[in-house]
Amino acid sequence: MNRAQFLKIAFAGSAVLTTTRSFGFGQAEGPFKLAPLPFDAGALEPHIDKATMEIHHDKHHKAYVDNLNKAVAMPENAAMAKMSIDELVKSIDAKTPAAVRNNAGGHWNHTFFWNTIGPKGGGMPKGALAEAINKKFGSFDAFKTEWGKAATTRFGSGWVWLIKNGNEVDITTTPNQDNPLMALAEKKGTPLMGLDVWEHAYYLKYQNKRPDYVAAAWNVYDWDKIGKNF
Ligand code: MN3
Repeated sequence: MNRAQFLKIAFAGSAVLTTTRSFGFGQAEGPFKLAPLPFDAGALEPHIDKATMEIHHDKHHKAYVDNLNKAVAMPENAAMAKMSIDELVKSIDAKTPAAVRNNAGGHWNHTFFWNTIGPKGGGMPKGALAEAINKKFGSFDAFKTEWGKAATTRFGSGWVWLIKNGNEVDITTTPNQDNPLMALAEKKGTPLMGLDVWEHAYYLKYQNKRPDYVAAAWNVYDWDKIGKNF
């Protein structure tokens, strides 16, 4: 290790120690913040259980935010600390450090997810979004079938997305915490809705039965919120 590398590591280490000490409740200081869930953790019962929602938001999502703040505290990532989370995610390409790619994606994806599901979920899309879905897939039921296929065949951890390009919608999936806004995405578009198919999103209640979780999620998609994304 040369002196520059040592100083970088020492600097990052001391920054983390200082910020952890100054916040009693353990949210590390940094430009990126964890917002509270926009609904009660138990509000999606019985479709998504309270314990899963608490762990998912308070532990998993928080870890992405904390680790993103640590990553942008590294001097070589300083420019990223000044970006909004949207700008940062859109800038992510194959050269972006993995700690930034994974944690910025994790933060964006979960924030988006919480704001497209809710206790008023279920039912069907309306208006222009419903028309775009029917135009692309033939019917809402046909869309549900395609979505279910994408969600259950995404190997390992990742997300399924409904995206928009112009007025056209499409389904895509991404591995890990990637998303369709990233510069490196194979299929780009503006996300309208997403489903987290990491095991942490469903394992407590559904264990290995991902298709049951994917089916239950139709009760929590909030079509008013998703329609506004269109
Ligand atoms: Mn998750």
